Amino acid sequence: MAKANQYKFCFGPWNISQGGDPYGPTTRPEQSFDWKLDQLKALGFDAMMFHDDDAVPDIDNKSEKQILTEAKELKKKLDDAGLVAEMVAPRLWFSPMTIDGGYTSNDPKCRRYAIDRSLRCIDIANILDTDILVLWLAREGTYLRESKSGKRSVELMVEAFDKMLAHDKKIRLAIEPKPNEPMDHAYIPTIGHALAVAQLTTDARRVGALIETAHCILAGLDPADEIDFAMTFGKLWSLHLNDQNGLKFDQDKPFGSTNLRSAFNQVRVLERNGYGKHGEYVCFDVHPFRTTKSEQTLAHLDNSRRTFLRLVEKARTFDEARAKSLIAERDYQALDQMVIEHLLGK
Ligand code: XLS
Ligand code: MG
Repeated sequence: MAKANQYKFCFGPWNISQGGDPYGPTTRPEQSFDWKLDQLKALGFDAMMFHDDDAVPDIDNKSEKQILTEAKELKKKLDDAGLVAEMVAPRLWFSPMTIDGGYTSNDPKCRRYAIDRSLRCIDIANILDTDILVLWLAREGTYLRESKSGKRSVELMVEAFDKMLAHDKKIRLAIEPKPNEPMDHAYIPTIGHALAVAQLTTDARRVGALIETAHCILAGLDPADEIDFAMTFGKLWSLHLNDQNGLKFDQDKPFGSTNLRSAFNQVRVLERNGYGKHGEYVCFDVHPFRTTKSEQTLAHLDNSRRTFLRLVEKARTFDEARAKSLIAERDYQALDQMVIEHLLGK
């Protein structure tokens, strides 16, 4: 198996989830944050991802001073455990203030809330010593297209991003596109949209992207091509690997669970483009199946990393010279079978 130390791995506390879905209650007991941190370390992962309220629970009811104090306590806990924070992301989809969206809400008070909370989140990122603010723009879209103007919404997002860039000269915004869910349609559905919006900001160099496999599939796109696209611009600053069986609810399956060949192609482009060389992490945004028993509550994380590392090995042992000559001969039939047999093993 390829050596783990060539890639750095992480996940978030929400990736050890309890199995609740819109049709039924949880199926596993809740575990404390400290327990999750211990498990992350025991599994040999390198970093943890944080929503702002993973870092500072109940953040909306705390003063700025209290938020900073608690973020410092968390930093100490991470230091003691020898772990780091990969990113911080404002959770802008729970509050009654974001029912109609955050930055694109039709209510100016709600837009103000979303921006203020994002600035607090940057303060937390500073204390946790990460320069990456992930923006999954969950509710920046509509259930009903007539309820908002698309052009105005893009302008409002740019205004919000500019305030974040001005708040801290080091922070980098990694936009995580997703085409739908919870909204009918989101305003930044793909990497192309994210990078285009970046160009409208006051410091486009600090606005990049995070790609999640499942989100690309939900947009009907190939995750490996999305990765290649972002990396051509030098803008892939984080990555959420998982899997998704076609156009349905966001499944966050273990990496490679649905489409091993697609997973291989994702790993192959990461290898080809040198992902990780500037300190980027491989994160698994995966969830246990609802049927998973408590004893196996970490298996999806360990398995995703195992599959990733096996595919790194497959990418490194792929007969590139033979592939090149088949491409030159335009024998894609043989190339197809070569990939299949390589994945099946001898
Ligand atoms: C949800 C997103 C979320 C982000 C972090 O679909 O993937 O988990 O990665 O806010
Ligand atoms: Mg994600």
